[in-house]
Amino acid sequence: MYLTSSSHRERALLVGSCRGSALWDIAESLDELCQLASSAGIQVVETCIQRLERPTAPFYIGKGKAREIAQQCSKKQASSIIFDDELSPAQGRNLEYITNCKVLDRTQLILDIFAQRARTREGCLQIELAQLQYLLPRLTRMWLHLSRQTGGIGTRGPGETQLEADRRRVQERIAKLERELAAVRKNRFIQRGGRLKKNWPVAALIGYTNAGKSSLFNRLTGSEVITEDKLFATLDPTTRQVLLPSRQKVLLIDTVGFIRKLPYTLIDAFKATLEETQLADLLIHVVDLSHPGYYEQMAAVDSTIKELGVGGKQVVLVFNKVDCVRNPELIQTQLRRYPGSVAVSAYTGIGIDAFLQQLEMDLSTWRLKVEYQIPLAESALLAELHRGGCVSSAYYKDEFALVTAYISPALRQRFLSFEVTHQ
Ligand SMILES: Nc1nc2c(ncn2[C@@H]2O[C@H](COP(=O)(O)OP(=O)(O)OP(=O)(O)O)[C@@H](O)[C@H]2O)c(=O)[nH]1
Ligand SMILES: [Mg+2]
Repeated sequence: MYLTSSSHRERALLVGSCRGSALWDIAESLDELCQLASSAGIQVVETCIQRLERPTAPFYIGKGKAREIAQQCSKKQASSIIFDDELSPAQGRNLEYITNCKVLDRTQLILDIFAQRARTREGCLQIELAQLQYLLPRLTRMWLHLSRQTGGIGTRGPGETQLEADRRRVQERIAKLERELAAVRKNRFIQRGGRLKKNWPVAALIGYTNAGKSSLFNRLTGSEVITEDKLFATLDPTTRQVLLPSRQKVLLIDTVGFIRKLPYTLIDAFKATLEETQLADLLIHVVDLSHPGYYEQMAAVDSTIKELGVGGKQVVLVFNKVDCVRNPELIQTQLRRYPGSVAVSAYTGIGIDAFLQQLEMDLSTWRLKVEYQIPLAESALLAELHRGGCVSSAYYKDEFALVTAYISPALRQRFLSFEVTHQ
């Protein structure tokens, strides 16, 4: 599917390795690597799988296999080789030497996609930071040939090696990026503070990349966020309001997708963007049920959620792309297996109403529908209720306003004495 024949795109050969009882199917992992390469604009000319007892130190794969791959590359005119597993700096260098091609691993490919997609200032800073953090430990051996004593000349300290100077420059850049990021985030925090004062519940769409989060977001909010059959189409979070059938408002956030073997540097760098997820009252986990590896994808999302420290949050499970699921029994089995889950198609709109109802039910523990009787003289209080609560009806009788509103626990405390209790 991904083996297209455009001549000007960078051509690459992909290598996966199979070691003993792999936890998840190597062919599927390689297929995902193909999608990653294609999302990065690379043309995949060949894929190969190497059976390994254990990775061999100098080349990761055997030396014979490395030579074989080099021949394949020259035959297919590939200029890059992409490994599904992380290579040590020395292995990368040795492989480049023997194959005469650029050698990358999955982490570098993901970092490259993110670098291509980053649009906001925060996104660009985060990516550069992640790239440098990936590079820093690699400086140790990568530039060993430069590491000779140079003496105390110029900016370098006495007795400092070239390697130490390079490492120091990278560390300085990292520190500068971290300072800039902190400033950008402070600004965002102030903006977000204003939004959250509104007291609306916040729900974050999370899930594996390409699961259909942005498509669902667009369907629910009437937005036109980019949706693409590419991995990591979304990088920056977007927030919009959604009005539920009961007129309860929710703030919905579309976020960056997760992936198996997500580079640690990226999780770390994107923790702040995903702060939005940390602030959410509820997570909406979108699963592409038409994907053969949906179960492993769900597991990868669950473990990333834990790593991000939001494991304890309430989650609504949404099985998406049901229009493409060939076996209807699978949908029923999943719905029975995960009580409270819903099956939808962001594409056709099937199941969206049921999903909204489920969302409302899950949020009802967070915001309650309450009736109030407020003296008209208390106009400031009435205004506050309109601002902070979601007023579904209001009418006036004698000296009072009779108001029905969906209200957060904090606001409820303030208005406790005005609640109407039905005996
Ligand atoms: N058939 C079908 N395709 C869908 C559905 N929902 C999304 N898609 C397609 O799946 C692809 C990915 O959708 P996105 O909404 O971009 O997915 P995402 O989860 O936001 O992906 P990232 O931002 O890359 O993490 C697009 O080509 C969509 O058109 C669905 O319900 N049915
Ligand atoms: Mg998206």
